[in-house]
Amino acid sequence: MSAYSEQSVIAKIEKLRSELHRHNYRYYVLDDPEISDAEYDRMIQELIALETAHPELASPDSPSARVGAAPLEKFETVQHSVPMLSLDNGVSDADILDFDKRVKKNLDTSDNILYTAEPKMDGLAVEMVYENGRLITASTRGDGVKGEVITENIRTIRSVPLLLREQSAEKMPRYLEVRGEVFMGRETFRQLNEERLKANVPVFANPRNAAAGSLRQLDPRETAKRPLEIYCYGLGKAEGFVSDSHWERLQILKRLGFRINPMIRAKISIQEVLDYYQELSQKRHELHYDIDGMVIKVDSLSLQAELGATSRSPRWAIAYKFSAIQKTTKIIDIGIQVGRTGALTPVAHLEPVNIAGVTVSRATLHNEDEIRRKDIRIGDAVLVQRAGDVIPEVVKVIESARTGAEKEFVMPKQCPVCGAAVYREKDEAVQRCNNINCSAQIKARIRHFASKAAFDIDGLGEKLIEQLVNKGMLLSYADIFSLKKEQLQSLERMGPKSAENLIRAIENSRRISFDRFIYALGIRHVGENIADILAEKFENPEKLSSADVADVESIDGIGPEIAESIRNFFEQEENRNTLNRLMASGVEILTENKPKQNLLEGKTFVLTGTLESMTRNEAKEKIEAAGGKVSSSVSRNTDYVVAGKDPGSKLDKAVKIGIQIIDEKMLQELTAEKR
Ligand code: JCF
Repeated sequence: MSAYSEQSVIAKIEKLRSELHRHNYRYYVLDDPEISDAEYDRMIQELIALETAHPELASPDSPSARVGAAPLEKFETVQHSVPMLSLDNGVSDADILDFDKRVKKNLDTSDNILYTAEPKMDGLAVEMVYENGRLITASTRGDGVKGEVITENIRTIRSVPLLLREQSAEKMPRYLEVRGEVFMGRETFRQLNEERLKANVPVFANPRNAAAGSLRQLDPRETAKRPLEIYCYGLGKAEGFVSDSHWERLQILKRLGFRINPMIRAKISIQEVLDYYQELSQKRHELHYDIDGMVIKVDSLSLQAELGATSRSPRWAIAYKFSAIQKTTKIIDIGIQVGRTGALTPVAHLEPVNIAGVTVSRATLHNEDEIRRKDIRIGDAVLVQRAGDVIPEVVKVIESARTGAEKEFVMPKQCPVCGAAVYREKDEAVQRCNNINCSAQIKARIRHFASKAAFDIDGLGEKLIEQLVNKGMLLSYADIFSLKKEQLQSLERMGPKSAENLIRAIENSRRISFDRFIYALGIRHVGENIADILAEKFENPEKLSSADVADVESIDGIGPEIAESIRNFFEQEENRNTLNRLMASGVEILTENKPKQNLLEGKTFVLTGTLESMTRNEAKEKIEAAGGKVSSSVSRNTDYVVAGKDPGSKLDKAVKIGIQIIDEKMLQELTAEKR
């Protein structure tokens, strides 16, 4: 480098550094680069060459100085000058509206509050300390009070400014603590795992774990290999910020060189916050990073100060979380469940995992083919999914987590419950127990028979059925209506009172619409819809059981497979006997399919208090659909007063003049469409 004088080298280095700082800013913060990646690389290489030739001119703030610090022995800890609190959580609009109410109550105001809302990054919170514009230390959140010093690792993150952007001297904050969330983009994560797979090292389960693992490297050069990102969301101790608005402070941070999420919405009403949540839920999969919800903050700093914090979290902020539907866990064992049609379903027994508020310890594996297709083995780490009310299932195996100790699962050749041979029909994935008297099948058929959409027998649950079948009191569902109170009392945990209740529940379910009846029989392929169609067509069990395949198949919506299955069911003597016994034991089929259609004809209802299972409008619709009408005030013409939570004076009046008072459940029953 003798071609340059020392002076011109200094000038050249300074020029390159300042240009590179600016390009960094344009690229990472503004997301609006002026030059190509190649151009940027060329400049940084030139800078590194100059700095290598002139080690006396090296600087820790140089854009080239993001990697290169020596590995640490261990992380030092540091106390945050202002605790890094975590956020309170909500999972529903109601939770967020409650939060808004609390805020107003605590501020003793009825004025609308302005909020700032942002995507909640699924990463790790960190704090960076700047003195006179230079990054001095950075630390993890840790337990909120003390964190680990990870300065060198944070320096490797290109979107973290090493130097604050030039301000006039009096505007440059002398001391500044900036907080943000470090994360790894999904694509980066995918590439990282791909490389790890090739290198035969365990892959990370998700971007968050990958970011955490990368940030906690003792060797910053390792961290540098895994491109992390940051979005800054707030301040710790800071001097010279005068604005009272959180949002405006974030704008100042942006001008200083910090990366702020462009999706932050500023100064919006609580209703707009809820709308934005819907929007984010839709958009979240299009983002290049994982988010796990939204963060909502009171925008005014003076109001924030007035609200203060509990020991755990600020009262001026809340996280509105998405409900996670997939989690990773481990398969401890694989068992077999025998269903009412004899189908053997392999079921994964899992290390319990909380998915969207529900503890999941079982997942269906469907059948043997599915296990082979997904190559699921006992001991595997797996991704489990719970969608709505559906049974949890295994999405995929985390193959990289395999140790070699996993065991393949083999489908048994015999029913694990009764020992009968297992068969597999042509073109069917399912294997079945051949014995229709298998106790597992009997129990499953009875459970189905008593279930909500069938006879809906309150209190006849899994445990009880288990006992009744094991003791020989129930050989089939046809025996249910012959059960005696004395018999029931002999069972575990069954006092006279509960025995009586169960007998009453059974008695109450004796009258049933034909479609529910058909569904309850548990004919293969006959679900609620098909049962409905069959009930319309055949009117009664005699006609249905004697119908021929062609008749059934000619019905719109019923294919040959279903028709065949129905014929098959009624051809079996055992089933015909069961059906006869059922009818003989007093089941009464209501021939009118929707008998309650006009049951409330001429009846007048008054609603009071808060209903929990439906809105007032829904209640009104239900009543009107059943022929009744709803009035707003109680009079002698009122037939029923429906009392919800915290009923008002209408209830008092109803009591006084002797009008019948019912609760929500009763209303549901009165207006139920079928029974
Ligand atoms: O994105 C986040 N995970 C995130 C976490 C965003 C924020 O605005 C936060 C936070 C944790 C605490 N704000 C606070 C006060």
